[in-house]
Amino acid sequence: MYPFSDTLLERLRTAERVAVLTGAGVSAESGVPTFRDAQTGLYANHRPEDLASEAGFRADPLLVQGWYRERRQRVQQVAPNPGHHALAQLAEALPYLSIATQNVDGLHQRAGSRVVHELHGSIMDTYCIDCGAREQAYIDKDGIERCPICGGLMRPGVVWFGEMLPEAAWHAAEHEAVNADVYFSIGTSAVVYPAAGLPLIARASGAYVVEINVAPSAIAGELDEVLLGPSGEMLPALLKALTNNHAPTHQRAHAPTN
Ligand code: BJW
Ligand code: ZN
Repeated sequence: MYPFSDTLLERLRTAERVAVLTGAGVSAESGVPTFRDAQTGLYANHRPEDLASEAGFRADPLLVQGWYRERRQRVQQVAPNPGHHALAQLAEALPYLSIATQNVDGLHQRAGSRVVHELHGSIMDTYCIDCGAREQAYIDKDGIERCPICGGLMRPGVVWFGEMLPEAAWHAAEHEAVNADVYFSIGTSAVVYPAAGLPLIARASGAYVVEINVAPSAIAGELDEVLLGPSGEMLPALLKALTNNHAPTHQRAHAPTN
C-alpha cells in the first residue's frame, strides 16, 4: 500500500478542479514503449529529430512511415491498464478532473476518460503533408505512402519537434493548469516543452502539484510531492485511499441542505 500524505488526501477531498498531465509512462504497463528509456525506448536506436521532425520525415519517409505504422499496429493490439482506468474513475469520484496528455495512443479515451486534451495529436490520424487530405493512402513503387489527390507524402497526425501544438488543446490544458486546485504530472520525463511547463504553471497559480513516476523527472525538484512507483499501481491505490475514507465530503458539500 502506498502512503499518501494527509496533505494530498485533504487537498483532493476539498478540490473543486483537478488536472492531470500524462506522458508515455502511463501507457508503459499497457505494453506501449516510452520514448527515452535507454534500452526499450522508441528513441533508443535513433535520434529523436530523425523520427519526429518534418526534416527527418522528408529525409527518409520510408523509415518514418514504417516506424509509425508499427507503433499504430501496437497501439491497436494493447488495452488501457489499471492506471488509465483509475484516472477515469477518479474523474467520476471528484467534482471535475481533466487530462492533458502528451500520448498519441488514445488509451485514456478507451478507458472512459471524457475530458482529454491531446497535446501531441493522435497516431491513428494521417494526412497529406502537401494538401492536408485525409484520404486512404496508396503505396508507390518505393513502398512510400502517398496522397491519392496530389501524390504528396502522407504523414501521421502527431506534433513533431518545431511544430505548434493544436491550439484548442493547448489553450484548454493551460486553462486547466491555471485553475487547478490539485495537479498531477504522471509518467512524463518533463523534458519536452511546452507540455513540461504545465505543472509549473499550475504550481505558480497555487495548485498542489504531485508527480507520479518510477523515477524523478526533470522538474521533480520544483513540485510539492513526488510519489515513486508505477502509475498502474499508484493510481488505483490513490483512488482506493480517496474513495474508502472520504466519499461523503463532496456529496455533503453539494447535497441539498434540507
Ligand atoms: C513511468 C512508468 C510507469 C516509465 N509509471 N512512470 C523550451 C525550452 C527548450 C526547448 C523548447 C522549448 N519550447 C519548445 C522547445 C522545442 C521542443 C522541445 O521541447 N525540445 C526539448 C526536447 C529540448 N518542443 C517543440 O518543438 C514543441 N513545439 C513547440 O514548442 O512549438 C512552438 C515552436 C514552434 C517552432 C519553433 C519553436 C517553437 C513540439 C514538441 C512535440 C513533441 N513530440 C513528441 C513526438 C510526438 C509524435 C510521436 O508520438 O512520435 O512527443 S517527442 C516525444 O516526447 C513525444 C512525447 O509526447 C514527448 C514527451 O515524452 P514523455 O511522454 O515524457 O516520454 P519519455 O519517454 O520522455 O518519459 C517517460 C517517463 O515515464 C519517464 O520519466 C519514466 O521514468 C516514466 N515511466 N514507466 C510511471 N510504469
Ligand atoms: Zn495531397
